[in-house]
Amino acid sequence: MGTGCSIGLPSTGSSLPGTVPQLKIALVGDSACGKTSVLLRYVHNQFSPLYIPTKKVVIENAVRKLNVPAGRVVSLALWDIPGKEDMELYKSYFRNLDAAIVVVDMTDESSMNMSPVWKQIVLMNTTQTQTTLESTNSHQISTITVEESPVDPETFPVLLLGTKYDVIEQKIRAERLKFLDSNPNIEDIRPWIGPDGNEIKPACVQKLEDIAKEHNFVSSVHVSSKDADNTVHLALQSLVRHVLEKKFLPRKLKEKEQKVEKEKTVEIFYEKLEMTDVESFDEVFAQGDTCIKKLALLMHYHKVAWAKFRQNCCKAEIITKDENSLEDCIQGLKNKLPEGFHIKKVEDEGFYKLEIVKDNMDKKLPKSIKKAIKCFNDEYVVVSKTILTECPQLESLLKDFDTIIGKHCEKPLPVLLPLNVGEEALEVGYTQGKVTEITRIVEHNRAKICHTQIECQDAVKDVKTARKKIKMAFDW
Ligand SMILES: Nc1nc2c(ncn2[C@@H]2O[C@H](COP(=O)(O)OP(=O)(O)OP(=O)(O)O)[C@@H](O)[C@H]2O)c(=O)[nH]1
Ligand SMILES: [Mg+2]
Repeated sequence: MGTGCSIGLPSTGSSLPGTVPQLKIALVGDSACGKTSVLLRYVHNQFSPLYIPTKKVVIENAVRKLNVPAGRVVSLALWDIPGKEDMELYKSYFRNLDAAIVVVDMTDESSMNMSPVWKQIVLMNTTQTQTTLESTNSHQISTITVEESPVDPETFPVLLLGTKYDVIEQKIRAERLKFLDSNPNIEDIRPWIGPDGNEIKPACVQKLEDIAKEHNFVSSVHVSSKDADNTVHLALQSLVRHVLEKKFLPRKLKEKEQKVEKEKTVEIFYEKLEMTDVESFDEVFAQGDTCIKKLALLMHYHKVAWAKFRQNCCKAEIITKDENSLEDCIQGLKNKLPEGFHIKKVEDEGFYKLEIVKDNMDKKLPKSIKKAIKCFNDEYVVVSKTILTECPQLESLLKDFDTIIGKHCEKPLPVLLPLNVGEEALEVGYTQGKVTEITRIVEHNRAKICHTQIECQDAVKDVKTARKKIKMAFDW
């Protein structure tokens, strides 16, 4: 192995003077939330009201000029990740990503609730590769090492983009007209004007801003891909500008910012529903599959968040390597706090987050303890709360799907009978073998759908038990 020169090469982008910077940005979010429409508006300035689910990842390339810094040209590779994509593929899609956009449907609360989970998915799967060439002398390369490192979750730019705002605006307009119609004599009272004389923000905009703040998104914006009102364009241009500023900071500073930890691979188990080729069944199975995938994602990130919190507790010597329980962590945290610090649990949408109280403002909490608490609040609490809100909805959707499938099963499938010579087939149908195969798939999928309903209940139960454990650890 050579010990001569070694050259670190970043694998994406270019910071050389005079070259066009290249950025890779991915759009993620639930199915039908509006990712493809955002790209269609940004790249082609078009909109289609038709919903055609994206089946495979689509890469749109665009070269854009920025106003600030004036006239700077940037080449963008925008990755449209299908909402129904296989989770195993995320790692390969997110390699050398410069930024991500979590797209949410502003008319769908569940889509907004999932945004912190999508952010976690991006952070957990994004890696940067660094290629190092080693040579024995200046002419011969002896080894090429490609090192993959995770991105810093604190600084990696993820934008929260709420779309379909035109629908919200339309609804607001209708509500206001209705109010004015039914209150013709009230001239000065407008419930949508606050005491300061300004318009009160619609609840969904406030929610979007709150999520962005709480979960450290780089920013939040609401746009409409339907209206050609420039909102999509402005949102993406601002993100690009932010990324450029960050990416081309002096290299030394960047290196200091980025902690290189070895990539850890995590296995996700998710058994897809099989399709039957019978449209009426497959439509329902596709929707059921989305629910099953959502639950698998939530369970996976719940597990990862717990493992990460436990690891941080070990690093901060809050627990020993043999201690495994949530109570151990909370108890350990209480005992480990230096004098003058107290910890309290604060009710947070059905779960508890942890808050540190200081007696003396001059005192500082050790970094490792701070990190463990931050990890608990930003990851474990977030995914636990999402489970509490999302799982009952998933369970009820799956129950409805099972009822619909049950109804379809009541209608027997048309069977193709063997024809006599010279006879023409009168009816389109399935061979007996195919009917048996469809029946098997339907039964298997129904069992999986029922099982997932129980898993949804279990997930909620586990989170509630964790909540009790936290309470107990504080009561002791
Ligand atoms: N009114 C309105 N409808 C929108 C907007 N954006 C998207 N839609 C509609 O929402 C539906 C879904 O949009 P897509 O962009 O295909 O959703 P997607 O996130 O790419 O979905 P997948 O590819 O399945 O992951 C389509 O019918 C769009 O026309 C918007 O800003 N306003
Ligand atoms: Mg799409």
